[in-house]
Amino acid sequence: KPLVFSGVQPTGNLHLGNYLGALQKFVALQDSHDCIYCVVDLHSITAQLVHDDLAGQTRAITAAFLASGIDPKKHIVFNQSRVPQHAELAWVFNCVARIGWMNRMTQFKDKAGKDRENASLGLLAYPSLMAADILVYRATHVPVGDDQKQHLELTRDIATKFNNDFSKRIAERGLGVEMAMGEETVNGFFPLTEPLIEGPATRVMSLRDGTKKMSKSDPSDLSRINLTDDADAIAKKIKKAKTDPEPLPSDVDGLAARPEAENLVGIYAALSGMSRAAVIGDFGGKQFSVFKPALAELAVDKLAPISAEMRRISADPGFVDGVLRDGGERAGVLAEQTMKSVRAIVGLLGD
Ligand code: AQP
Repeated sequence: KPLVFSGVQPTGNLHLGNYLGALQKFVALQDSHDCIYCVVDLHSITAQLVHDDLAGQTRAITAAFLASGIDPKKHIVFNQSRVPQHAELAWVFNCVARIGWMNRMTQFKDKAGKDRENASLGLLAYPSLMAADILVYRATHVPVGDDQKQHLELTRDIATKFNNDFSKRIAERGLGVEMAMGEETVNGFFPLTEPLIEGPATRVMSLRDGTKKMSKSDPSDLSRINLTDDADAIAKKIKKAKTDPEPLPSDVDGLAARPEAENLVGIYAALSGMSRAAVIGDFGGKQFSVFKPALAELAVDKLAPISAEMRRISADPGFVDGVLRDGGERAGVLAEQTMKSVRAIVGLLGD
């Protein structure tokens, strides 16, 4: 089976973008793949070092994973810092990757803002740790939202450079696997991981501005639907969502220059499992005063059971900690296998 890895930062309330771009896909991949899902706590200290309750946030994201339907017995759920091999491989990757590659990352530019010299070194190296998260399991597929596409391209660049720089040693030790790279077949240690970014809601936009991504850090709570919002809050936020004055178009191409309408139709499609075209088939030509209540009802139907289950699971932190401990032990065994080979390839002396 192909191996899936993905992570979510414990930096605040999960929102509908995180759910549709990531969690819903995590759940869907469980039958066809072996999956490793990680709460990436080391990533969360890159932008802000001191958190009020990082441990509590880590448990809350774990509860969201489980409440969404991830099975921690069949798959692996853990928090990143429990498996020190992530940080160890990230160091090697810091020496593989070039500063120029990191400086070009749009997420770094956005998060560092104007005062780049004052951003943490960890924020600059964020994609290197992300590459290590994925490649320490030699994962082949990574389900993510569209905003992470550039980081996954960089993960492939790091894997390619490592494979090339150490090609002789990889071959001498018989540690390479045959991989197709364009027309060529190469022998490399790390796979060239494929992003899984598909479906109608790969980039859920803010409810207040259809050109900005829905985000945990947006100061306006009205811009996002949190997984913990109750039915009234969800209905209110959808009712207040920005739209243009026109009714919905009668075919899907008519959404092209209408970002807010396109976003709401995409959300409906992703929540219902329908295509955008099918949603337009049902609501084309109708006013938002008809569409918005239907969307609110659908969102409440889908999200209310998840948020109730999150509350139930969160009431037992001992259980959540047990899941993370068990997942960490299993992940650690896999990560150590990779690191043994990496240490040998690089020439780091160990046992
Ligand atoms: N708006 C979004 N639409 C679709 N997918 C999204 N993701 C995030 N926002 C959207 C996906 O959620 C996963 C986990 O993200 P993360 O924990 O790395 O957090 P993030 O991307 O930093 O989330 P935010 O809300 O965007 O936080 P801030 O405000 O800090 O920038 C990833 O797969 C991501 O693609």
